[in-house]
Amino acid sequence: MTQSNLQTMGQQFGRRSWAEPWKIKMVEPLRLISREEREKALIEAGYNTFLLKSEDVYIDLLTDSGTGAMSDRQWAGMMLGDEAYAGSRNFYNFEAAVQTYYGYKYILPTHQGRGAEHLISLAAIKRGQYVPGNMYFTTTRLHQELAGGIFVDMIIDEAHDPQRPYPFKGNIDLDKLETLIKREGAENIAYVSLAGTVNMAGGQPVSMANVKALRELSDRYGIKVFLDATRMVENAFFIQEREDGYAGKSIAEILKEFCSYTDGAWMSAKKDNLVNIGGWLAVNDWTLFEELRNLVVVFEGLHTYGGLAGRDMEAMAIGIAESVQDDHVRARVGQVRYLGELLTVWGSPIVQPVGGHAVFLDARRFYPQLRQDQFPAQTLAAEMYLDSGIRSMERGIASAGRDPKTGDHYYPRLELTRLTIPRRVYTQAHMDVVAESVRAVYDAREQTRGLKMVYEPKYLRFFQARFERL
Ligand code: P61
Repeated sequence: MTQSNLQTMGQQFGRRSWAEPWKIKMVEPLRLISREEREKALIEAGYNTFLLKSEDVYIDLLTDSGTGAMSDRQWAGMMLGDEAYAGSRNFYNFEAAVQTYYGYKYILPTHQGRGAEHLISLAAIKRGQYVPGNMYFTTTRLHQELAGGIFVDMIIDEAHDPQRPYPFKGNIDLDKLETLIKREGAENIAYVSLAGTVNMAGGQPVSMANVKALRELSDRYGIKVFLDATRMVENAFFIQEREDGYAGKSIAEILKEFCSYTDGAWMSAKKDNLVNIGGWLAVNDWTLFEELRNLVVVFEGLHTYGGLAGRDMEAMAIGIAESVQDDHVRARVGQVRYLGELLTVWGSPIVQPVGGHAVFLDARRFYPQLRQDQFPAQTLAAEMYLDSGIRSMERGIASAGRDPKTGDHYYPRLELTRLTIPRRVYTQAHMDVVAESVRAVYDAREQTRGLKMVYEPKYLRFFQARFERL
């Protein structure tokens, strides 16, 4: 490319450029340690990116959970914390925000998403009941299993194929679901566990048509539908972009309509809601709420703080309102897509279409020489760190864990390494650095050896497992 045909990103895509709807007020320095230091840090961390010290990481794409930048308004809200044990004014602001934007009636705060998953699983699952869902999520499935439920994956087949460019790969396969209901009986289904933008599938959305049809099917059998609303705002963006009849509707309108087809939701507010800590649980049924409100005091805290400080609830109330602004969501998903588009054009294997919160590298296609039990995605995360100090996360066989019945590994079809983009934190130049690192690691793929697991905790093993090079 000569200087005269140098183009901005917008020009390359034949459109006028747009930019983030904010400017930066405070900065946090980054540090890149040397290759030798990274080798040492990785060995000390047992080749597990969860065990690296944050100080040893350059660009941190481990997760978008609690890693976003709060706005000046949210920080101002932190100063308005009413730290009363009971009835904090911040609780009422937070409660009103969830009611206004998500539309549910009864709301409880929890310390984060899994606190809410714990409570809903205890209250709504009877031992031996099935919990159909659109692909598993690690903590969600574990809480369902600990409560005696049996998770069954009901996502459409397209979701398991990283190369299928289907617009709503998060959809539930309603025929599969009805077959399960008929086979097991509606009384043996605890509820349908529906997630907006399915994390493990690559951040893939559910269509409005699918949730509407799910509502009809569930009503016919008297089954409840609970929503994992963690990244539902991002799901609303994809509906606006891809589904007939929604282009003219706002994210806020789409979000509320989608939630209206469900009976309640749990939330990790550390994602969409733009806070560093927090979660919530919301239902429309008073009797169920009473039980949950009782359980929350056992495991989280009083029902007007749920394990959070008053200031955290204030930041969450403000974050909820900010999170549904159309220009915010466009910039957020747009940044993820920018990274995805670079990698697509360069031929690096990633999950298509690019999802809402992360670009997922397809580790099987990076390392066809590795068997799945040689942990290709864990290996790829380690290689990314060695190459550039960029931290990513394994989402393959290590994350999937073991079948509680047989004790054998689950072998998920997707063996992915997630480059997760925190909200409002990194710039386009950071994305360029990340993309170049993926390319360098891909170029060196043939020389790469796999890993073996040498330490394996019982629950959610991927967080603390240790590996060695083969
Ligand atoms: C993440 F490696 N996600 O994506 P909590 N539902 C959904 C989530 O994405 C989610 C929770 C519920 C994280 C953090 C994390 O295997 C892992 O607030 C769709 O984290 O308790 C969390 O919400 C739970 C990372 C969780 C993991 C589990 O990075």
